[in-house]
Amino acid sequence: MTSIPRPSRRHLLVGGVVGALALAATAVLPSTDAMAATGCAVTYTTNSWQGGFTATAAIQNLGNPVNGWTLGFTFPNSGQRVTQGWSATFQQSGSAVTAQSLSYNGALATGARTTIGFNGSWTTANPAPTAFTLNGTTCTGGTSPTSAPPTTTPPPTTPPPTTGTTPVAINGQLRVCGVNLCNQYGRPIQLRGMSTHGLQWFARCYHDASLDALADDWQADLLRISMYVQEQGYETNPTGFTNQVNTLVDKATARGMYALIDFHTLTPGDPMYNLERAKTFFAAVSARNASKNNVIYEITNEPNGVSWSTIRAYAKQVIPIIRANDPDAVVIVGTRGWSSLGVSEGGNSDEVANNPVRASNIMYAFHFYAASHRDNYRTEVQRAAARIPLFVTEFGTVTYSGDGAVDTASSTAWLDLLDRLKISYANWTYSDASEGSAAFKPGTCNGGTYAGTTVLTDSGNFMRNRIRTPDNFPTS
Ligand code: IDC
Repeated sequence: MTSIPRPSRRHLLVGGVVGALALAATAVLPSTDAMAATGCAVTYTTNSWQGGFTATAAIQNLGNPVNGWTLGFTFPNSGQRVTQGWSATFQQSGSAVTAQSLSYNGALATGARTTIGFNGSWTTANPAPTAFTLNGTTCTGGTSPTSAPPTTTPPPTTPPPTTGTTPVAINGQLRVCGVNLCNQYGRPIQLRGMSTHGLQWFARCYHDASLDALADDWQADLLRISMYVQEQGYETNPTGFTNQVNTLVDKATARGMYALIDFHTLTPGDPMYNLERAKTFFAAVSARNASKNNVIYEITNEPNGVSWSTIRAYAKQVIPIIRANDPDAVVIVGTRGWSSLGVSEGGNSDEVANNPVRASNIMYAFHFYAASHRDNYRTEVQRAAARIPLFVTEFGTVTYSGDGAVDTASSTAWLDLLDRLKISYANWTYSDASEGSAAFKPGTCNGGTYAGTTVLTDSGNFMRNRIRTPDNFPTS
């Protein structure tokens, strides 16, 4: 890789704004002579659909330790292209692709593994590349390694054993059983947590200190990662937002919380408007997070002005893309009328119950704002909960504007109902937005304190008190 290809043929695909900047700042470059004893193994996994695919490459260094690496491979077919990569900086020239390590995954000890991935497009066929190189050495599974390499290709990384006291450690991989969300013991559980505000506006609120407070002080089970698609969201920078979501998934994972990835469509209300973006986004995040047991996918936030059959048609196209990578993940489908089960547009949950999405491990979103949505909505939720699996992926203690005073009576009635029915929920928002629904007082995210009550609004206080009570998850 000494010659610089002509810019017009070179496609620079960065693994993310953060990763690319970190790479430039620390100038981690592949060391050319670090693999005196050489060897590497690559497991390439791909899922393909008409014109598109997602792929991961699990790399194992079987040579001497390296501090920075470049993986090289060539697509067999001239129409194959990398369109968006993660966990490496991808470049393509003709059919030749390189993926360069980022600052956080460049160091690979002998035997160490790392996984990278990308979305791609293809025209006539999509065969897998057959030869890979790592820092110029062909990956044959090991030539003269310094320590005994495995003779077979390593299996994909599996989640750590589920022991410990965090929500994920106790409950493990979730699945839908009947109308409930069930844990690894097949017992119904309720997850209680918070939703981020729009990542495009409030990224400064989501970092180690604030998420420590959510996990430890609030004792939350769940972080909903709300990635707007419009309003300066995903559509303006798909790679950057994909990486931001993945970073937050990792932070939730590190704290034993479930991560709910919200593809936050809102305006326009027709999810089909964002169908191609949804396919690209969910192919990337499901491939990247496939080996985790704590990721839940919410494929459209609040459909509005569209029929249930349109939402269903959207789900039918997006769910298989997730399932190709992560077959057992729970997927949540938004419902008509801003995820009101149709009620806010004059309908009811019968349209869903009579015509459900034909896939396993599916739940349906219900949203409410306690000061706007009261008894008739609660009645409908109670009726629907007997027939279809519900997940309150978003609700507010205030009016549907997101602002105003906490309606304590209605919020309490709602949460008592959800507790009784074991319906999981995420509250809007874990942010310091200047609006009544925000949990933190304005300016909180400029400081370093998130735990305790002095930083909280009325809504934050109300929610922290509800979420902090013991979960009592069943363990057998
Ligand atoms: C609101 C935010 C507000 C923002 C607005 C526009 O609180 O700061 O300006 O979105 O994007 C929803 C939506 C959610 C709304 C929330 C409150 O899912 O995006 O957030 N709400 O209006 N549905 C019902 C209410």
